[in-house]
Amino acid sequence: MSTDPTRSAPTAAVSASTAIACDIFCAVIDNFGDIGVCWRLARQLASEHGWQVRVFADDLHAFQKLCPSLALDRARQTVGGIVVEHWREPAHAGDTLEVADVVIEAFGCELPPIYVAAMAERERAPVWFNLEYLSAEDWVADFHLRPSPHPRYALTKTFFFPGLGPGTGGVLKERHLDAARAAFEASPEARDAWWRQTTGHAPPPADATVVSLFAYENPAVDSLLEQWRDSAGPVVLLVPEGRISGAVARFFGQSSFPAGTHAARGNLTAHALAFTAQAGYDALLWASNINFVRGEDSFVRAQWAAKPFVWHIYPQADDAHLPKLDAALAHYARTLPADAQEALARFWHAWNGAGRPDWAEFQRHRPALQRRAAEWAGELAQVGDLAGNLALFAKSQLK
Ligand code: TRH
Repeated sequence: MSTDPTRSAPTAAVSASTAIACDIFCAVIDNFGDIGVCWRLARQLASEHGWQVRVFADDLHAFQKLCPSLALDRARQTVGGIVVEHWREPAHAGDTLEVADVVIEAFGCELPPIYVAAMAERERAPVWFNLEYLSAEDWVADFHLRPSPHPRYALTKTFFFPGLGPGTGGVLKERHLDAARAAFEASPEARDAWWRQTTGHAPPPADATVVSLFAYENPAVDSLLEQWRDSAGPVVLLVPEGRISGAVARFFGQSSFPAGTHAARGNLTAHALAFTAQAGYDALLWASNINFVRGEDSFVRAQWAAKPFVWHIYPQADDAHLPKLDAALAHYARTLPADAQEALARFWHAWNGAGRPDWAEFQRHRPALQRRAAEWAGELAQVGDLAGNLALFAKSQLK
């Protein structure tokens, strides 16, 4: 076990000499999901399991958007008790080579060869995970925790598959999350303060439908903006600054839609929001009635928010993402009445390139979708939290 004092501070129950040391390697492909998942996992392993966590990240700019206190110019720093190393090049493995008890290679990024060699020389081989991307497909359970022996060294890599069904690694969920959401939802003061701080305005009236919109560029948004403008009741749109902002700006006849801007047309009012630190994103989901999310981590957060949501899945070559979209729908929509199930599937497909999204139809099924969202959050929790599942397996190997 590591005694490195620069590693994250262990919780009171775990002394520095017995805390498990964990290195997480993250190469950012694009967007925020890679570092978003790694950073959330790191924070949870440190705060809930008392592990001494170090994150190797190759893109501190993306990381800083989620964690504004991160300095861009430091090779090594400690943030919230977690050591962050700027992983400068594939061969770099930190200023001093130390191998952790648990090594997590996120999303198939390749570990520095010098680090792998040091893993093999360690008196006790570390528990080595390849943390995969989330998929709701059935095959995931068969491959979860499969070992893969290294071709040259006496090391075994274990494939850890997040998933939405039994037998998978589950998805990340902090212990305090449900209580934090319940407290926010039960407090008109918290809601009021959030609206004023985030949008500069008081909360909208109770009859407004509040929609958060986090998405990639999406041609279907033009039609949806028109439908919201013409809808029977007020729609309040909350748009974190990002890839969809340009289309929203164009709709309102503006050249851009920067944070702090508001615009209105017909029954639609839109607020452009600043991109928040990661811990602040959940409140946006809690403050909204319907959440548009994307990628991996926000998709998971929307499920824990227990509100109806629409997923813009990360697009892959040859439409490889479409079976994944349907696999998620199969879980999420499982117990919905057939007409609501079909409406939801049509809307998700339209949002992902097939057809035109029908807002009126979606709204018609909102009560059923709301009931199912709450029920699904309970079902998903049965699979267990990813950090807890990973920690449990790692500890069983370290015994
Ligand atoms: O940014 P993404 O599109 O990331 C994607 C996916 O992870 C995809 O699977 C992966 O292959 C690709 O990146 C490379 O979406 P995702 O996963 O939702 O990550 C966004 C993160 O940003 C998430 O942790 C929530 C966070 N966030 C904030 O911290 N503040 C904000 O204001 C917003 C809108 C998001």
